[in-house]
Amino acid sequence: MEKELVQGEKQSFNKKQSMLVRKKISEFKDTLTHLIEDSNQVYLTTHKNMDYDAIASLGAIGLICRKLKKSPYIVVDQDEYNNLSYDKSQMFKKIEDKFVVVNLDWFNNNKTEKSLLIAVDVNKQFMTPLKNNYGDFDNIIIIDHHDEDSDTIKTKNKLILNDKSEKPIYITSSCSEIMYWLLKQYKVNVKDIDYYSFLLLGIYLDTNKKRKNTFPSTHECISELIDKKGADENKVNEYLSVDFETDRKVQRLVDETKWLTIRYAIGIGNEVYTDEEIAKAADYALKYTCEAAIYAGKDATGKYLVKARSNRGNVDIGRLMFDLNKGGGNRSSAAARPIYIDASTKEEEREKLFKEIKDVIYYKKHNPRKRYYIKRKNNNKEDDE
Ligand SMILES: [Mn+2]
Repeated sequence: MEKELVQGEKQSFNKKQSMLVRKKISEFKDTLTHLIEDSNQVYLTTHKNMDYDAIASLGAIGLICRKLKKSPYIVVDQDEYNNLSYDKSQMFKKIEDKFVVVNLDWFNNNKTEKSLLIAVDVNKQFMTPLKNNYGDFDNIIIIDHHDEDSDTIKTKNKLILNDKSEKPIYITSSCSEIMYWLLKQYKVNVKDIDYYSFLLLGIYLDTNKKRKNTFPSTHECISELIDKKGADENKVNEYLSVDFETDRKVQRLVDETKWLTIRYAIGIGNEVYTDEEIAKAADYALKYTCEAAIYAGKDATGKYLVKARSNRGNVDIGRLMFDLNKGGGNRSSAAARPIYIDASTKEEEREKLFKEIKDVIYYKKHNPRKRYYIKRKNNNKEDDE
Protein backbone atom coordinates (compact mmCIF):
# COMPACT_ATOMS: atom_id res chain seq x y z
CA MET A 1 0.00 0.00 0.00
CA GLU A 2 2.72 2.40 1.07
CA LYS A 3 4.81 1.33 -1.90
CA GLU A 4 1.99 2.15 -4.31
CA LEU A 5 1.67 5.60 -2.88
CA VAL A 6 5.35 6.32 -3.38
CA GLN A 7 5.15 5.05 -6.92
CA GLY A 8 2.13 7.23 -7.61
CA GLU A 9 3.95 10.27 -6.33
CA LYS A 10 6.89 9.47 -8.50
CA GLN A 11 4.72 9.11 -11.57
CA SER A 12 3.09 12.48 -11.07
CA PHE A 13 6.49 14.07 -10.46
CA ASN A 14 7.81 12.58 -13.69
CA LYS A 15 4.91 13.90 -15.71
CA LYS A 16 5.24 17.28 -14.09
CA GLN A 17 8.97 17.66 -14.72
CA SER A 18 8.75 17.02 -18.42
CA MET A 19 5.69 19.20 -18.86
CA LEU A 20 7.12 22.11 -16.89
CA VAL A 21 10.50 22.00 -18.64
CA ARG A 22 8.83 22.11 -22.03
CA LYS A 23 6.56 24.93 -20.87
CA LYS A 24 9.53 26.96 -19.67
CA ILE A 25 11.29 26.41 -23.00
CA SER A 26 8.20 27.37 -24.98
CA GLU A 27 7.88 30.57 -22.94
CA PHE A 28 11.37 31.55 -24.06
CA LYS A 29 10.42 31.25 -27.72
CA ASP A 30 8.96 34.77 -27.95
CA THR A 31 12.12 36.41 -26.62
CA LEU A 32 14.27 34.34 -28.95
CA THR A 33 12.13 35.08 -32.00
CA HIS A 34 11.88 38.77 -31.23
CA LEU A 35 15.63 39.23 -30.72
CA ILE A 36 16.57 37.23 -33.81
CA GLU A 37 14.09 39.02 -36.06
CA ASP A 38 15.06 42.39 -34.67
CA SER A 39 18.79 42.04 -35.35
CA ASN A 40 20.82 42.81 -38.46
CA GLN A 41 23.25 40.03 -37.85
CA VAL A 42 23.19 36.89 -35.71
CA TYR A 43 26.39 35.38 -34.29
CA LEU A 44 26.45 31.96 -32.67
CA THR A 45 29.09 30.64 -30.36
CA THR A 46 29.79 27.92 -27.81
CA HIS A 47 32.55 26.89 -25.41
CA LYS A 48 36.12 26.30 -26.54
CA ASN A 49 37.05 22.62 -26.75
CA MET A 50 33.76 22.09 -28.49
CA ASP A 51 32.16 18.76 -27.70
CA TYR A 52 29.33 16.93 -29.46
CA ASP A 53 26.70 18.66 -27.33
CA ALA A 54 28.10 22.05 -28.30
CA ILE A 55 28.27 21.33 -32.05
CA ALA A 56 24.82 19.71 -32.14
CA SER A 57 23.39 22.76 -30.35
CA LEU A 58 25.02 25.13 -32.84
CA GLY A 59 23.42 23.15 -35.66
CA ALA A 60 19.98 23.36 -34.08
CA ILE A 61 20.07 27.07 -33.21
CA GLY A 62 21.30 27.68 -36.75
CA LEU A 63 18.21 25.92 -38.11
CA ILE A 64 15.98 28.12 -35.97
CA CYS A 65 17.73 31.24 -37.32
CA ARG A 66 17.18 29.98 -40.88
CA LYS A 67 13.54 29.39 -40.15
CA LEU A 68 13.36 33.06 -39.12
CA LYS A 69 15.09 34.02 -42.39
CA LYS A 70 18.46 34.89 -40.89
CA SER A 71 21.83 33.49 -41.96
CA PRO A 72 23.94 33.28 -38.85
CA TYR A 73 27.72 33.29 -38.38
CA ILE A 74 29.38 30.80 -36.07
CA VAL A 75 32.37 32.32 -34.24
CA VAL A 76 35.08 29.73 -33.53
CA ASP A 77 38.63 29.67 -32.22
CA GLN A 78 40.69 29.35 -35.41
CA ASP A 79 43.40 27.09 -33.95
CA GLU A 80 40.88 24.75 -32.45
CA TYR A 81 38.84 24.71 -35.65
CA ASN A 82 41.90 23.81 -37.75
CA ASN A 83 42.68 20.89 -35.46
CA LEU A 84 39.23 19.38 -34.98
CA SER A 85 39.06 15.59 -34.76
CA TYR A 86 37.75 13.77 -37.82
CA ASP A 87 34.32 13.20 -36.23
CA LYS A 88 33.86 16.82 -35.25
CA SER A 89 34.99 18.20 -38.58
CA GLN A 90 32.46 15.88 -40.24
CA MET A 91 29.74 17.33 -38.05
CA PHE A 92 30.86 20.83 -38.94
CA LYS A 93 30.85 20.03 -42.64
CA LYS A 94 27.20 19.14 -42.26
CA ILE A 95 26.16 22.31 -40.44
CA GLU A 96 28.47 24.55 -42.46
CA ASP A 97 26.46 24.39 -45.64
CA LYS A 98 23.74 26.37 -43.91
CA PHE A 99 25.86 28.76 -41.85
CA VAL A 100 29.13 30.62 -42.15
CA VAL A 101 32.01 29.81 -39.83
CA VAL A 102 34.18 32.82 -38.90
CA ASN A 103 36.97 33.58 -36.42
CA LEU A 104 37.45 36.47 -34.01
CA ASP A 105 39.52 38.57 -36.48
CA TRP A 106 36.82 38.29 -39.10
CA PHE A 107 34.25 39.30 -36.53
CA ASN A 108 36.27 42.33 -35.46
CA ASN A 109 36.64 43.50 -39.06
CA ASN A 110 33.01 43.00 -40.01
CA LYS A 111 31.03 44.19 -37.00
CA THR A 112 27.62 45.60 -37.76
CA GLU A 113 25.07 47.60 -35.84
CA LYS A 114 22.24 45.76 -34.13
CA SER A 115 23.98 42.46 -33.78
CA LEU A 116 22.85 39.55 -31.64
CA LEU A 117 25.00 36.89 -30.00
CA ILE A 118 23.54 33.50 -29.10
CA ALA A 119 25.77 31.38 -26.86
CA VAL A 120 24.82 27.72 -26.52
CA ASP A 121 26.10 25.10 -24.05
CA VAL A 122 28.12 27.78 -22.23
CA ASN A 123 27.51 30.79 -20.00
CA LYS A 124 30.98 31.85 -18.77
CA GLN A 125 32.69 34.78 -20.46
CA PHE A 126 36.15 33.23 -20.52
CA MET A 127 34.98 29.96 -22.04
CA THR A 128 33.99 31.20 -25.50
CA PRO A 129 36.35 32.28 -28.32
CA LEU A 130 35.00 35.85 -28.03
CA LYS A 131 37.50 37.10 -25.43
CA ASN A 132 36.35 40.58 -24.35
CA ASN A 133 34.04 41.38 -27.24
CA TYR A 134 30.72 41.01 -25.47
CA GLY A 135 30.19 44.78 -25.48
CA ASP A 136 30.03 44.69 -29.28
CA PHE A 137 26.61 43.06 -29.26
CA ASP A 138 23.32 44.87 -28.79
CA ASN A 139 21.77 41.75 -27.36
CA ILE A 140 23.05 38.46 -26.00
CA ILE A 141 21.11 35.25 -25.49
CA ILE A 142 22.37 32.31 -23.44
CA ILE A 143 20.92 28.81 -23.83
CA ASP A 144 22.65 26.43 -21.46
CA HIS A 145 22.53 23.76 -18.77
CA HIS A 146 25.52 24.79 -16.58
CA ASP A 147 25.59 26.69 -13.27
CA GLU A 148 25.84 30.45 -13.33
CA ASP A 149 28.43 32.36 -11.34
CA SER A 150 30.14 35.76 -11.30
CA ASP A 151 31.78 34.97 -14.68
CA THR A 152 28.45 34.42 -16.40
CA ILE A 153 28.02 36.67 -19.46
CA LYS A 154 25.89 39.64 -18.42
CA THR A 155 22.48 39.50 -20.09
CA LYS A 156 18.87 39.29 -19.06
CA ASN A 157 17.99 36.99 -21.94
CA LYS A 158 18.89 33.54 -20.76
CA LEU A 159 17.40 30.08 -20.79
CA ILE A 160 19.53 28.18 -18.30
CA LEU A 161 17.90 24.96 -17.18
CA ASN A 162 19.90 23.82 -14.22
CA ASP A 163 17.67 23.72 -11.17
CA LYS A 164 19.70 23.12 -8.03
CA SER A 165 16.82 22.61 -5.62
CA GLU A 166 16.33 19.32 -3.79
CA LYS A 167 13.67 18.09 -6.20
CA PRO A 168 14.87 19.65 -9.43
CA ILE A 169 12.23 20.32 -12.05
CA TYR A 170 13.69 22.96 -14.36
CA ILE A 171 16.66 20.87 -15.31
CA THR A 172 17.85 19.15 -18.49
CA SER A 173 20.56 16.67 -19.40
CA SER A 174 22.27 18.74 -22.04
CA CYS A 175 21.98 21.71 -24.32
CA SER A 176 20.98 19.31 -27.12
CA GLU A 177 17.89 18.37 -25.13
CA ILE A 178 16.88 22.04 -24.78
CA MET A 179 17.53 22.57 -28.49
CA TYR A 180 15.33 19.62 -29.42
CA TRP A 181 12.38 21.05 -27.49
CA LEU A 182 13.01 24.44 -29.08
CA LEU A 183 13.13 22.99 -32.60
CA LYS A 184 9.82 21.34 -31.85
CA GLN A 185 8.33 24.62 -30.68
CA TYR A 186 9.41 26.29 -33.92
CA LYS A 187 8.05 23.40 -35.97
CA VAL A 188 11.29 23.38 -37.92
CA ASN A 189 11.02 20.89 -40.73
CA VAL A 190 14.41 19.19 -40.62
CA LYS A 191 14.92 17.17 -43.79
CA ASP A 192 18.40 16.06 -42.90
CA ILE A 193 18.12 13.38 -40.20
CA ASP A 194 21.75 13.94 -39.21
CA TYR A 195 20.72 17.03 -37.24
CA TYR A 196 18.59 14.77 -35.02
CA SER A 197 21.34 12.17 -34.76
CA PHE A 198 23.71 14.93 -33.62
CA LEU A 199 21.24 16.00 -30.90
CA LEU A 200 20.98 12.40 -29.71
CA LEU A 201 24.78 12.26 -29.72
CA GLY A 202 24.93 15.42 -27.58
CA ILE A 203 22.48 13.91 -25.07
CA TYR A 204 24.30 10.55 -24.98
CA LEU A 205 27.60 12.33 -24.40
CA ASP A 206 26.34 14.41 -21.49
CA THR A 207 24.47 11.49 -19.91
CA ASN A 208 27.20 8.92 -20.57
CA LYS A 209 24.67 6.97 -22.66
CA LYS A 210 21.77 7.47 -20.24
CA ARG A 211 23.80 6.26 -17.25
CA LYS A 212 23.65 9.58 -15.37
CA ASN A 213 21.99 12.98 -15.39
CA THR A 214 18.78 11.92 -17.13
CA PHE A 215 15.39 13.37 -16.26
CA PRO A 216 11.86 12.49 -17.37
CA SER A 217 12.12 15.14 -20.08
CA THR A 218 15.38 13.55 -21.26
CA HIS A 219 13.81 10.11 -21.73
CA GLU A 220 10.92 11.64 -23.58
CA CYS A 221 13.29 13.59 -25.78
CA ILE A 222 15.42 10.52 -26.58
CA SER A 223 12.38 8.45 -27.50
CA GLU A 224 11.01 11.18 -29.78
CA LEU A 225 14.39 11.63 -31.45
CA ILE A 226 14.70 7.92 -32.21
CA ASP A 227 11.10 6.85 -32.83
CA LYS A 228 9.58 9.94 -34.42
CA LYS A 229 12.53 11.75 -35.96
CA GLY A 230 14.65 8.82 -37.08
CA ALA A 231 17.85 9.72 -35.24
CA ASP A 232 20.35 6.97 -35.98
CA GLU A 233 21.37 5.33 -32.69
CA ASN A 234 23.95 3.08 -34.40
CA LYS A 235 25.69 6.07 -35.89
CA VAL A 236 25.66 7.79 -32.51
CA ASN A 237 27.25 4.75 -30.88
CA GLU A 238 29.93 4.77 -33.55
CA TYR A 239 30.76 8.38 -32.69
CA LEU A 240 30.97 7.40 -29.03
CA SER A 241 33.22 4.41 -29.56
CA VAL A 242 36.82 4.90 -28.48
CA ASP A 243 40.05 3.70 -29.98
CA PHE A 244 42.10 1.13 -28.12
CA GLU A 245 45.10 3.35 -27.29
CA THR A 246 42.95 6.13 -25.82
CA ASP A 247 40.96 3.65 -23.79
CA ARG A 248 44.12 2.10 -22.32
CA LYS A 249 45.39 5.56 -21.42
CA VAL A 250 42.08 6.41 -19.73
CA GLN A 251 42.27 3.12 -17.82
CA ARG A 252 45.82 3.90 -16.65
CA LEU A 253 44.41 7.10 -15.15
CA VAL A 254 41.57 5.15 -13.53
CA ASP A 255 44.24 2.84 -12.05
CA GLU A 256 45.62 5.85 -10.12
CA THR A 257 42.38 6.04 -8.13
CA LYS A 258 42.63 6.67 -4.42
CA TRP A 259 39.59 6.69 -2.17
CA LEU A 260 38.63 9.44 0.23
CA THR A 261 36.01 7.77 2.42
CA ILE A 262 33.66 5.72 0.30
CA ARG A 263 32.25 8.85 -1.33
CA TYR A 264 35.10 10.15 -3.44
CA ALA A 265 37.22 8.48 -6.11
CA ILE A 266 40.24 10.68 -6.85
CA GLY A 267 42.88 9.99 -9.48
CA ILE A 268 45.84 12.09 -10.60
CA GLY A 269 47.64 10.87 -13.69
CA ASN A 270 51.25 10.89 -14.80
CA GLU A 271 50.87 11.52 -18.53
CA VAL A 272 49.78 14.40 -20.76
CA TYR A 273 46.03 14.33 -21.29
CA THR A 274 43.27 16.05 -23.20
CA ASP A 275 40.16 17.35 -21.42
CA GLU A 276 38.20 14.53 -22.94
CA GLU A 277 40.51 11.78 -21.70
CA ILE A 278 40.29 13.03 -18.13
CA ALA A 279 36.52 13.40 -18.40
CA LYS A 280 36.31 9.81 -19.66
CA ALA A 281 38.26 8.53 -16.65
CA ALA A 282 35.91 10.39 -14.30
CA ASP A 283 32.86 9.09 -16.15
CA TYR A 284 34.23 5.57 -15.98
CA ALA A 285 34.90 5.76 -12.23
CA LEU A 286 31.22 6.54 -11.59
CA LYS A 287 30.48 2.87 -12.21
CA TYR A 288 32.03 2.15 -8.81
CA THR A 289 29.93 2.67 -5.70
CA CYS A 290 30.68 6.30 -4.96
CA GLU A 291 29.11 9.73 -4.97
CA ALA A 292 31.74 11.62 -6.94
CA ALA A 293 34.80 11.09 -9.11
CA ILE A 294 37.55 13.68 -9.44
CA TYR A 295 40.32 13.11 -11.98
CA ALA A 296 43.29 15.19 -13.00
CA GLY A 297 46.23 15.16 -15.35
CA LYS A 298 48.59 17.59 -17.02
CA ASP A 299 47.77 19.32 -20.28
CA ALA A 300 50.39 20.06 -22.94
CA THR A 301 51.39 23.33 -21.18
CA GLY A 302 52.13 21.58 -17.87
CA LYS A 303 49.06 22.78 -16.03
CA TYR A 304 46.72 20.35 -14.30
CA LEU A 305 43.25 19.84 -15.75
CA VAL A 306 40.74 18.69 -13.13
CA LYS A 307 37.38 17.16 -14.01
CA ALA A 308 34.66 16.06 -11.63
CA ARG A 309 31.59 13.91 -12.05
CA SER A 310 28.88 13.04 -9.58
CA ASN A 311 26.58 10.07 -9.53
CA ARG A 312 23.28 11.40 -8.26
CA GLY A 313 24.13 15.02 -7.79
CA ASN A 314 24.37 14.50 -4.02
CA VAL A 315 27.81 16.06 -3.93
CA ASP A 316 28.02 19.66 -5.10
CA ILE A 317 30.96 19.19 -7.43
CA GLY A 318 30.33 22.57 -9.07
CA ARG A 319 31.11 24.12 -5.68
CA LEU A 320 34.19 21.89 -5.26
CA MET A 321 35.56 22.90 -8.65
CA PHE A 322 34.87 26.56 -7.93
CA ASP A 323 36.75 26.36 -4.64
CA LEU A 324 39.60 24.44 -6.22
CA ASN A 325 40.26 26.96 -8.96
CA LYS A 326 37.28 29.11 -9.90
CA GLY A 327 35.76 26.42 -12.08
CA GLY A 328 32.15 25.35 -12.34
CA GLY A 329 29.69 23.17 -14.17
CA ASN A 330 26.54 21.60 -12.85
CA ARG A 331 25.45 18.98 -10.35
CA SER A 332 26.63 16.06 -12.43
CA SER A 333 29.62 17.42 -14.29
CA ALA A 334 32.17 20.13 -13.48
CA ALA A 335 35.74 21.24 -14.07
CA ALA A 336 38.30 23.59 -12.51
CA ARG A 337 40.34 26.09 -14.50
CA PRO A 338 43.80 24.75 -15.38
CA ILE A 339 46.02 24.80 -12.26
CA TYR A 340 49.75 25.31 -12.09
CA ILE A 341 51.30 23.37 -9.20
CA ASP A 342 54.71 24.50 -8.02
CA ALA A 343 56.81 21.59 -6.75
CA SER A 344 60.26 20.14 -7.28
CA THR A 345 59.30 16.61 -8.32
CA LYS A 346 56.40 15.08 -10.20
CA GLU A 347 55.49 13.03 -7.15
CA GLU A 348 55.40 16.15 -4.98
CA GLU A 349 53.19 17.93 -7.54
CA ARG A 350 50.66 15.15 -7.41
CA GLU A 351 50.71 15.04 -3.62
CA LYS A 352 50.13 18.80 -3.46
CA LEU A 353 47.22 18.65 -5.88
CA PHE A 354 45.71 15.72 -3.98
CA LYS A 355 45.91 17.75 -0.78
CA GLU A 356 44.23 20.74 -2.46
CA ILE A 357 41.39 18.55 -3.65
CA LYS A 358 41.08 17.08 -0.16
CA ASP A 359 41.01 20.58 1.36
CA VAL A 360 38.10 21.72 -0.78
CA ILE A 361 36.21 18.53 0.04
CA TYR A 362 36.68 19.19 3.76
CA TYR A 363 35.87 22.91 3.37
CA LYS A 364 39.37 23.92 4.43
CA LYS A 365 39.67 26.11 1.38
CA HIS A 366 36.85 28.01 -0.17
CA ASN A 367 36.32 31.02 -2.31
CA PRO A 368 33.57 33.52 -1.60
CA ARG A 369 30.95 33.42 -4.30
CA LYS A 370 28.09 35.81 -3.76
CA ARG A 371 26.08 35.16 -6.87
CA TYR A 372 26.00 31.48 -6.17
CA TYR A 373 23.95 31.93 -3.03
CA ILE A 374 21.74 34.61 -4.54
CA LYS A 375 20.86 32.19 -7.30
CA ARG A 376 19.94 29.47 -4.82
CA LYS A 377 17.56 31.81 -3.07
CA ASN A 378 15.89 32.74 -6.34
CA ASN A 379 15.45 29.10 -7.18
CA ASN A 380 13.73 28.41 -3.89
CA LYS A 381 11.38 31.26 -4.53
CA GLU A 382 10.46 29.78 -7.87
CA ASP A 383 9.73 26.45 -6.21
CA ASP A 384 7.24 28.06 -3.86
CA GLU A 385 5.21 29.56 -6.65
MN1 LIG B 1 26.77 20.24 -22.65
